[in-house]
Amino acid sequence: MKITGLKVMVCSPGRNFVTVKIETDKGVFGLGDATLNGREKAVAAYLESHLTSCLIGRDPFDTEDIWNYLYKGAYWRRGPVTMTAIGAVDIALWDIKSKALEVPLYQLLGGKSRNRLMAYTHAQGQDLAETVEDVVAVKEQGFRAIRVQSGIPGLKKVYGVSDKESYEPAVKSSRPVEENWSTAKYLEFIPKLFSAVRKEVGADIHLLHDAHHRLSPIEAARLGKELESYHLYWLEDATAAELQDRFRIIRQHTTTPLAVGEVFNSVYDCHQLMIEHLIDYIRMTVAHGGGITPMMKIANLASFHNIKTGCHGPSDLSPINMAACLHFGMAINNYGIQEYMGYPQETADVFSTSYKFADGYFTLDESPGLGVNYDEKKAKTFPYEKAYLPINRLEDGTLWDW
Ligand code: CS2
Ligand code: MG
Repeated sequence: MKITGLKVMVCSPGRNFVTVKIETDKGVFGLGDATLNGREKAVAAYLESHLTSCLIGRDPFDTEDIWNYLYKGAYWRRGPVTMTAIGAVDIALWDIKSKALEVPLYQLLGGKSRNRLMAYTHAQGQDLAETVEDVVAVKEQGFRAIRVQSGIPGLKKVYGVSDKESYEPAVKSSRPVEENWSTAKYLEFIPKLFSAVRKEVGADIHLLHDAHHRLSPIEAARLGKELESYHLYWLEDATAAELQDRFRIIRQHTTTPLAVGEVFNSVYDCHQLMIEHLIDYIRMTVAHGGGITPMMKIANLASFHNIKTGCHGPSDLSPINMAACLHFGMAINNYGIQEYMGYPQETADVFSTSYKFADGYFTLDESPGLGVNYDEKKAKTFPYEKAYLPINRLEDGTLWDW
């Protein structure tokens, strides 16, 4: 079998997505997700200008060699744009391989390690009361695990809270919108929020929270300590993780489980966190992590250090990445949980999937490959519009982590 072409398709059914379609001389094609929120066109250009010509004529089954060719052959290694481009190609090649062999992708990764995959979704509110109400509503939908984000008293607009049906952080505009932040106000409020939520939902529901990179290590340590009695499933992105050893400070002070990694794109971003047992869940997702090929290696490294996966899976990654994460999660032993926010109808109109979701769990059937189809005609009716993730400023105007 030979690769005959690579198409990059940018569309916006509800929000911007970048999809790769790799075609072969046997008529089997594969799909990959190349969506990088706020930088979609950079990945599309990398694929079209630099990768396509390298792939024509290659055997799509040679996933290991092709991955190393694209990673080491670039000379300029790592980074979200490069690794998302490589990730999309890798996912598409694994889709081709499993379709050609007429098995679901997870069968090539180790088969079934479980019969269903637990998911978590987002609950949010403008204030404590609204957030507690939304957590209860999400629990009644059958979710066993719920991420809790709330407006912060005294702050106008903060991460994770929207007055719309589902939370989409990117705004279609010519430059980023600005949000504001006060760590003091946040740290004062969050323990009160979780005290109220835990009291309302009881001990059986897994509660998660995303600090979204904003705290210093010692502030994160304080928050983790103050949340211990509410037994969180995880505290995510407690501090910005460019310097992995910062997590030593958090780890020394609290037993609250730590999750990090949605902005990581290679094993080198998390290697120290893993070998020093500084985290409990790795949040890397298949598309941004370079694809199935490296993610299987990263999951194996994590498994030696009692670390489970918790793939990033917001609605700003497409159902193709979701499917890739589910096949990956089905096969590995150290699966933890899958983020799932659901998709608007327009997205479901373009991306049809064979994975099913009910009562808080995903299931996969025996459909060959990833089990995702992409309606190219429908996609063209949703043209791309530039969008940016917000930026964040402190109350005195200082630029801060968003
Ligand atoms: C968040 C995301 O889902 C999460 O854990 O961190 O909402 C993240 O902010 C967006 O995916 C960025 O595009
Ligand atoms: Mg997050």
